[in-house]
Parts: sequence; C-alpha cells; structure tokens
Amino acid sequence: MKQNQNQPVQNLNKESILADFRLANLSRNLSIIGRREVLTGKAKFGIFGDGKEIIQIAMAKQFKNGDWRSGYYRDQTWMMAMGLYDSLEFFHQLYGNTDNQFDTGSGGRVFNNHFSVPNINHDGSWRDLTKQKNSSADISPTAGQMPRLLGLAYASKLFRLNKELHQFTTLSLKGNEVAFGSIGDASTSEGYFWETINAAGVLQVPMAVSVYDDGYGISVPKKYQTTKGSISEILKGFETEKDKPGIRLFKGKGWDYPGLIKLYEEGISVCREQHTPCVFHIEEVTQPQGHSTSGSHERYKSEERLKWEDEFDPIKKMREWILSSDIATADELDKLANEAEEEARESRRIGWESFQDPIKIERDALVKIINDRSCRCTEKAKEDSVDSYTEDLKKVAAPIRKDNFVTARKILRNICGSCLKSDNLNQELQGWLKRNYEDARRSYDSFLYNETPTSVLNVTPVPPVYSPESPEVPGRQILRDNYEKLFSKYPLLVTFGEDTGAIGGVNQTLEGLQKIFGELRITDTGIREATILGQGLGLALRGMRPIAEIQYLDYLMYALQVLSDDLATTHYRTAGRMIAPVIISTRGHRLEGIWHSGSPMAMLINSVRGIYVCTPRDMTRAAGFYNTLLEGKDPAIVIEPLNGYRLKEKLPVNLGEYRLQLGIPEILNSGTDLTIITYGSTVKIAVEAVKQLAAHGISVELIDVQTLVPFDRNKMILESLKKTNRILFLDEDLPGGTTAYMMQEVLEKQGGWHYLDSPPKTLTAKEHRPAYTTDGDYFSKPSAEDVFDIIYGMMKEAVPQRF
Ligand SMILES: Cc1ncc(C[n+]2csc(CCOP(=O)(O)OP(=O)(O)O)c2C)c(N)n1
Ligand SMILES: [Mg+2]
Repeated sequence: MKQNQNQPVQNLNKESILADFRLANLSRNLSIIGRREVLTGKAKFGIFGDGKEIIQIAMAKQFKNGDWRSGYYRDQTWMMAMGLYDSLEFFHQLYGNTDNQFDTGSGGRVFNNHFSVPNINHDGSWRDLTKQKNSSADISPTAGQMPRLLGLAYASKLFRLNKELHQFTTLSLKGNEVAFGSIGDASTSEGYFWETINAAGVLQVPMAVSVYDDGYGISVPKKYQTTKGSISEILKGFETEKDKPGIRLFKGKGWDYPGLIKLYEEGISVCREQHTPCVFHIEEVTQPQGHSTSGSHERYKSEERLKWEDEFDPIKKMREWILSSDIATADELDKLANEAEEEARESRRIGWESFQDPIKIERDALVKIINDRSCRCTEKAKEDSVDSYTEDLKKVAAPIRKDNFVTARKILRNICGSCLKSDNLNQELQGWLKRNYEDARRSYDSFLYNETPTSVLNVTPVPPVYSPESPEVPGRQILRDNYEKLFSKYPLLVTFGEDTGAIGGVNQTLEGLQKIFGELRITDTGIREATILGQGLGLALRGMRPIAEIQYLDYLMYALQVLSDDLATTHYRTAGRMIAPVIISTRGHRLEGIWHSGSPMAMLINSVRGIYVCTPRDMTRAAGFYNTLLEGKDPAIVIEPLNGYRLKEKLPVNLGEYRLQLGIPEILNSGTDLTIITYGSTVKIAVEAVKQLAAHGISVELIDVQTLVPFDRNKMILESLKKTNRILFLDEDLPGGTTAYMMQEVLEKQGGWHYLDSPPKTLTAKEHRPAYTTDGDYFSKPSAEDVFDIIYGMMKEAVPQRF
C-alpha cells in the first residue's frame, strides 16, 4: 500500500476497504433500482441514501454492541454496514411487505428507509440490549429524531453514574454506550435540533450527531436554512472550553473515506469515554438522485452544482483513492461493482416475488371460489357482473390486496342471498372475507397498544386499604408518600422536569425525595418540554422507567409532536417490536387563567392514540394509576387535578402497592333518574350538584370514567343507562370535545341509544379559554349550578308532572 497523507488509520486493510467499496456500490445500486421501482409504479414512494454512503460506512465502524441509533431516512448504508439490514429487506420495505418473517422492523407500516431494531421479544420481555446494535424507530418529521436521541444518550449517563444500576447488565454495560444521531443540514433549522444540542451540552451525555450537509432541504438551499450557511460555524458558542464543558465539534468531507474513518475514530472515543456530546459536520455531501421519488433535482440545482456533485460523488472519490493508493486494480474494483449490482438486481427480483406471491395466492383462492360456484344467479345482469369483476381481477398484472377485497365485496352485492345450496357463493365469499380481513387486521390494525403479557391491562388490581387510624392529609402528601415507596421499590425509576428536583415539584409532590434518592433519580431540567419528553422516550426504549414531568397540561402542547408522532406510534410503527413505556405526569383542568386551567382533553386523546390517558379525580386515584403503570409496560399520561393538591384525602396504608385498573369506571353515587358521566376535576362539581339535585327529589347515578383511553372496558355505563334511561356527559373541555367522544363511546359503541328516554346532553366549558379570576372560572367552566339546571330541565321535560 502506497503511503499518502490520507493514509487510513489502523485496522484498515485491503480486505475491509474492498468490502466497504462493495457495500457502497451495493447501496448505490439499491437507491437507483429503488427509484426505478417507484417510477414504474411497483412501489409507492422512495427516499434513498445515495451520496451519503461513505460517511455512514465510516460511522458504522465505531458503532458497538449496546450503542443506539436515532437517525433518518438516508441511513440505509449505515444500517447495512452494521449488519442490521440487507438488500432484500430494502425491497421488502420498499414494497411495503407486511410479512413479519422478513423482520424489516416496520411490517410495511412506514416509508422505506425508516429503520428499527426490536427491543423486546415476542413475549414482551426485554432483549439483551447490550448484545445487539440498537436502533430506535425512525419517523419522517424532520428533526423528530432529536428529542429521543437525547434520552438514549442520557440513559448511558444514568447507567454509568448510578451504581445501583450496574446490576442491569442486559440493559447497559455501565453506561459505556454512545447514542448516534444523524440529521440533514436543513433539518438543523428546526427548534428541536437546538433544544437537543443545548440540553446535551448541559447534561454532558454521550450523544454523537452527524449532520449530512448536502446543501439542500428538498429544493431549498442552505442560505435560507442556516445563518452564515454553516451549522458548525454557528454551533461554536456551544464548544467545550477549559473548565466549561460543552460540546465537541468535528468537521469532515462526505467523499473522504480515510479522513472520515479517522474523524469518527477520534470523535466517538471522546464521546464514549468522556461522555462529551459531539457534532460531526460533514460537508461536501452529494445527492445524486435528488431528494426523493417525488421530483427531480434538475429543477432547482444549477448546471454547475450538478457537475460538482458528479465529480465529488463519494463512491467515485473512494475509487480514485483506492487506485491512487495502489490498494487494488481497476479490474478488481469493476468486478466488485458488478457483483454489487448483480446482488441488488437479484434482491429486487426476490423481494418483488415475495411481495406478489402471497397476494396472487390470495387472488387465486378467491377466483377459484367464484369459478367453482354451483349457484348461478337467475338474474342475467347480476351473473354477468360477477363474471366481469372476476375477469377484471384476473387481468391485474401486479395485484395488491385491495384489488382482491374490492372484487370480493362488489361481487357480494351482486349475488342473491337466498340460495339454498350449501356451497353457495354468498357464504363462501363471506368466509373468504372474514378469514382474509382477520389476516389484514393483523397486518395493519394491530399493536397500537402493547398486546403482550406485559400490557398494563393485565396488571392485577389492588384496592387502597384504610385503617381506622388513617389520617386525612393534603392530596399532595399522598402522591409524595406513594412516590417514596415507588422509588424504593423500582431502582430503574427516575423522574425529571422543571422544578421537579430540589424543591420537589411546584406542587410539592416530590418534596424531600431528591435528598433521599439523589439527583440522578429526581432531577431538575431546563424549560424544554419537547426534550423532557424525548428524554423519557429514550430512557424507556433502553429499559428504564421514566416519569417525565410536564409542569402543566397547558404546556404539554410544546411536547405534543413528540407524543403524537413518536411515542404514540412507537409500538404500532414497529409492528409490535419496540416498546417505550414512558409515564407522563402532568396536571390540569382548572386553577386560574388562560394558561393554567386548560383541559384540552379532546386535543390530547385525538392526537395520542397509542398512549393511555388517565384522568384521576384526586391524588389517591393518581397514585393508584402510577402504581399500576409501573407494573406494566405501556406509555401513559396521568393528568392530576390541579386544584386538588391541598384538598384532604384519607391516606391509604398500602401506598405504592394498591393499583387501579385502566378502563374501569367507578360509580360514586347510585341513582335512578339520570346518569352523569364525567372525569377529573368536574367530578367534584358533579358531586356537589348531585347533592343539590337530591334535595329536589332527583336521583342521579354519578360515574367517574377514570381513564379516557381505554374507555369503560366492561360497558359499566351501559348498565347504568339501562336503569336511568337518561344521560349527561360533563367535562370542562370545549363543546364537541371529549363529551362528544364519550357520547360516541356510550351511545354508538356500547349501543346506549337503545335505552334512551330523553335526548342525551353534554355540558362543557365555554369555547373560549377560562378568564383569570374565580368569577372568570365560574362563567367559563361548568359549575354545580349549571349541572343542576341542565339536569333539572331534562327531568322537567321528561316527567313534567313531577316538577
Ligand atoms: C416537520 C417536517 N416538515 C417538512 C417535512 C418535509 N420534508 C421531508 S425531508 C425535507 C428536507 C430535509 O432536508 P435535510 O434535513 O437537509 O435532509 P436531506 O433530505 O437533504 O438529507 C422536508 C422539508 C417533514 N418531513 N417534516
Ligand atoms: Mg440536506
């Protein structure tokens, strides 16, 4: 090997260099063929990693077992270089193959090049995360990978510094793991990037972010994205100085194979050993095929730029370097490039067949059922349409399952239902649809929630127990004393948020606990809701039990994107192969003013399906939910009633042990005239109204649903409605919000409409946010008098002779 100034670092030999060259070529061919598959209509959409091959090969060399990735859709070469992905999986993903034996990590649920590695076994138990290379599951929103990346890195810090955690040897090897991130240059314009970088600098965590700077975010060039046109330039203020820890910056060029290998070797060792966050700004990166299959880059790149990209193509440059360093001959390289191309083509062929064959088998079975029918319809028009639908289906060259289902359902409309023959087509088709719909349900409509034995819905309930001496204490003390038990019981439990640490939360629910359990377990954070949630998400993916504290429900909106796009879809988008059982603790409903009285529950439940939503009416119930959630493995939000911390509740003797089931309402008052359905802080309003109504001879059944998701799993409300035949849905969300949701659950899903003797009603807050004072609250949110009046009116209308 000829010496030159870019002489590769140790461990590089001819064999590994040529393997890298072959891999880069393979990856490039996949990108080229992948694009073609979309443009010819075989796949729906494609986004590829061409131009980023060499960076990723260099980075992968530093990625060890136990490490974590949080990246984006350009990372196919990286995943292949780590042995986590191959050319066949590339096509399974591209076509959207749902067969879980192919283990693409996404089960056909996300775009191609969105990767993940399972963190649980099929029975829900944790895998040994230290013996595999780990990747969190990618999402499409730009920079959406950043908040989670912070948490993945933060876990290493906790596993290193908290000696109690050294026993968990299948989760971490004393925090020796690096969390690698990747992001495009344009995505660094997002607030999440900056929030994450700042938090990582504060926390000093082993986070290594690579920015692939190809100069564009789709068509928009850097001058519109980045001040001074250079992300490393503007990150300089974050850089570590003497006695002022910050982040380390590294710069490389996307085509410089030996340079990049050296760069990552140096940088990642700093990151791993010293737990210093690092940013690798990789410039001069190309994008040979443009952004995605949705357009062509000739529309926005100049001739000059296109020419430069061609010249600085990283594979071309690597080839030049190999030749000029006398590592291999042109013939050897051509042979490898041809081999790579052949592998890509062959994988395409196999991938396409694997996708098409089962659909064709399904189609053939359907066609056979139709052709073999013994019942011919006497109506000619109907008989003709059955034949023509069948013929049309047979002609589809590349069928998808939809074609089969549409045909079956349309034919079903055109056959008579009265045929007496035992093998009549109607029955056969119904059977075919039932079987195949069940199969399609497993492919597309499963794993929104944990379906393994570790689901919180399987946790055995334990009621709170009281002794005659149980004192009445402020609600916040129940939470505090319960937390004390939980922190003793679960070594992997941590909580963190604004004011959570030293003072124990703005409502003192963790008062004094940092002194007992230490700063690593009960921790203050900066004001940065999105990355607080990301911190929780990353920790939970790594097997810890985080409770992420969001100070008020009103501020959860800052974290809503992470909740909705990332956490809520984690289990679903990995087809059940990853879990992230974060608990989000917050407080809301009513206190004072526009930003401390929100109860936007419909906004929440409609954007976080996939996360359970608990709405306890008091702190005893809130603590009971935390106790349950820590026994299972699902993500959940608990909204404590903000005006209840000082109100007295009886202190249970079995703190930390009693557990409330999710989806099981509680009947707080039984009655016969009307049922009130409510939750959270309006329960107290309802209790007061029920008393006032009783004094006027109206008997109300009051039901606290306790959790909005899941909702009344045993149809307890329906039983109440069968008795009272009248119902009011009450809360302090907006009109048409969660009351509409509850109404649909009860009247439509439970079939409650059948038992109604009066029109169902809702009572909610006004459409505007609550004005600041107590009067503002009274005139903005429902009061006991409002509840009284609406129910009195309903009764008067229904049975005027009584009133
Ligand atoms: C929040 C959000 N906004 C917009 C998009 C649409 N989008 C997808 S990729 C992309 C450009 C990203 O550019 P860059 O970060 O430089 O990565 P590159 O594709 O160049 O590798 C945009 C705007 C998105 N996915 N998410
Ligand atoms: Mg870019």
